[in-house]
Amino acid sequence: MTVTTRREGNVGYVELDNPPVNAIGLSVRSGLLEAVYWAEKENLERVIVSGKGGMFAAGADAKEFDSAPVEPHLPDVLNAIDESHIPWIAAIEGVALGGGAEIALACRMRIMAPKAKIGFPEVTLGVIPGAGGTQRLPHLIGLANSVNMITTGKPLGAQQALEIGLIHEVDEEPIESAFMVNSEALGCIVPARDLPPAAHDAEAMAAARERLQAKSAGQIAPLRAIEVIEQGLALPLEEGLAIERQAFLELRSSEQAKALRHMFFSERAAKAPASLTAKPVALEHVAIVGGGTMGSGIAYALLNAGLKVTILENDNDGVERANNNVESIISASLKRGMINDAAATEHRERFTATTDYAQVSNATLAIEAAYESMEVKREVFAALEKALPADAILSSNTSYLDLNEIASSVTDPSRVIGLHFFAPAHIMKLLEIVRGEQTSDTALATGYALAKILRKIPVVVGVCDGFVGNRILARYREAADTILMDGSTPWEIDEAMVEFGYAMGPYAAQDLSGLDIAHANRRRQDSTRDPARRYIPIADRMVELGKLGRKTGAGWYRYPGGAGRVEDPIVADLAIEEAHFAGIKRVDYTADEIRERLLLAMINEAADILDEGIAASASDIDLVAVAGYGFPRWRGGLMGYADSIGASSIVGKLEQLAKEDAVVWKVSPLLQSCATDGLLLCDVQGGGTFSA
Ligand code: 3H9
Repeated sequence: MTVTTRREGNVGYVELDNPPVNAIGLSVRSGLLEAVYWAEKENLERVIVSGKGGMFAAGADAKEFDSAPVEPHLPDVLNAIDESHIPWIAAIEGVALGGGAEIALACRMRIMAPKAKIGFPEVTLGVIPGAGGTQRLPHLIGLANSVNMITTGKPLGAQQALEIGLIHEVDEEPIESAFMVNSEALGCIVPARDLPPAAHDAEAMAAARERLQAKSAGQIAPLRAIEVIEQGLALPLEEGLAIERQAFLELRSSEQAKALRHMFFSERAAKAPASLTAKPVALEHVAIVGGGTMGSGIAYALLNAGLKVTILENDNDGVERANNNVESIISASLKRGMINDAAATEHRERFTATTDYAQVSNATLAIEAAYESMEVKREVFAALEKALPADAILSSNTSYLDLNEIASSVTDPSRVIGLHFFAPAHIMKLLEIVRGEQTSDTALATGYALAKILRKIPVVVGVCDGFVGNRILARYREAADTILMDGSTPWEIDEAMVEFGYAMGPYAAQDLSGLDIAHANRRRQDSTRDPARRYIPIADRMVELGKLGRKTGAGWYRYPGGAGRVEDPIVADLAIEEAHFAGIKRVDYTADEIRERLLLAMINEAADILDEGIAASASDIDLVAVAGYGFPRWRGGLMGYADSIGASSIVGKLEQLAKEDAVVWKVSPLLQSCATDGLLLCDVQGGGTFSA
């Protein structure tokens, strides 16, 4: 039974009991409807609905969204609650989200615990509220507030919900409080449906649409939500609900909703597997080697999670730089209201920067974030081995280097693991956990435990140049540079990718990270690069000219006075010049052709990564692409997107391109076999490191 009922005097108590989040699936819907009939039959004075386990309800069960809807439908169940002559009270602990919040809207009264949250995150799943949210909410909190809640999907805390009139009361014990509500007062509460409709506000709606255009370009659900809310203002509730239902059902089976569900469940699946039974080391004190941008960002993330952090540096200048870097993140977070004064003081107290390795003698984890040189890393690991306890885990934040070689610099390589953070490390959600040949289960469990503490998305990857993310990035940039050489400008390429859904294109992004990093990497790869592979020299010329990106005021774009970026005709000329030297007749690529080439290059490489077992699954690659590299979430990640095109179509396109360059566009064997066997990439299990 996922819904239980009991009678206490004249009061009915209905409890949702569908762990872990009381998702509203078929049995909950049926149970609720029966509860309505039961309460009426028992002629109760009121009904209190709540959720077991300190959780009201996380919304409709999204696992049901892939099949046809089954009766009783949630809107009908909620209409029954709304129209019942017995008033229902929602006593909300934990979260009331989506359909959960809609249950609360159908109740006469809503009482929330101070720490509870209420919201409508449906747009994050590519749908809109489909059980009255778009129709009942505006009656309660007005048009602008409703549009804001529904189009952003951001939940509100109890106090905020009270202030805007969404709920009636905040109480530490909402269930007890619901029992105590004065019957007369309860009878005086006007149900949402009977309140006057919200007034239309054309200006606010135009502003909301503009905001969405800037923030959620390409996404259908938020705009559709505004449309449905607006339509409902002029209609009786039943008609508004019918329009809402139709829009919800259409969106539920859309490609975007499918893609977002894929991402939602992939994110939830990213956690330590049950088969990993080893215990992580206890995490209290962590040593970080290097206090540059990456090291200090990692340090702040760890401080924020309550850990003690010591940054190790080479000399006093390094110590000063580390102190300044960490302090500037603490102050910026304080200024933005992300932490309060007390937290800032605590962070400072738990942080030290030093040259003295003896100060980390009780650290159980070390994260090396030093210069990307094998020689440096080997020296650092040898020093860490001497300084930390023998069972401490030693990790490297290397983006490209061979973790197995790094591990060979210590006596026990099973202690070594890669923890690849993404800049800014205190903000970016992704953590690539690199499993070396000898990495122990304890080290792996520690990587997962750290990700959990930091609330990051862990993705375990195998050892190769660039692991999953940077290996795909290298192909993305290679495809972009080839197009740049052969016909386009950086801004045309960037615009094509922004139109696809990236927040910025590859050149604007590289200006942010700095052109020198990729340059150093290319030099490292010089000796192993396939001589048959075409090499595009434009980025090297940029570095020779000192155009390293934003930090030098110019990169692929110019940044006059540190302000916004402007196109730089010198860069376009440079590409034309290099093409001329190479005897290339430049062509005009359309935005579609640009997008196709960049995306195919990434998909092809990702398929190899999966085939080689560098990633365990296609959805892990999707997490990396979305959480680490800005691939649009609503496209379902790189592999989810590839599956929406289909392997045989992808192979056909790659074969066409291979006529231009057989080395670069060599079709991945995995794509070939998916095309032949009609398989989805998302159904393929990674081989290599991850094969059973
Ligand atoms: C909707 O409501 C439509 C209606 O308007 C109209 C209907 C007609 N469905 O996140 P966690 C699972 S659309 C199915 O790790 P946390 C999740 O997969 C819905 N399963 O925990 C995981 O399973 P597993 C609108 C769900 O404590 C487990 O629960 N609602 C759902 O970090 C634990 O989840 C939303 O978009 C679901 N709706 O966070 C809310 N939700 O253990 C989505 C969770 O097998 N949910 N699961 O991996 C959330 O935001 C978070 O899960 C929540 C808990 C904050 C509730």
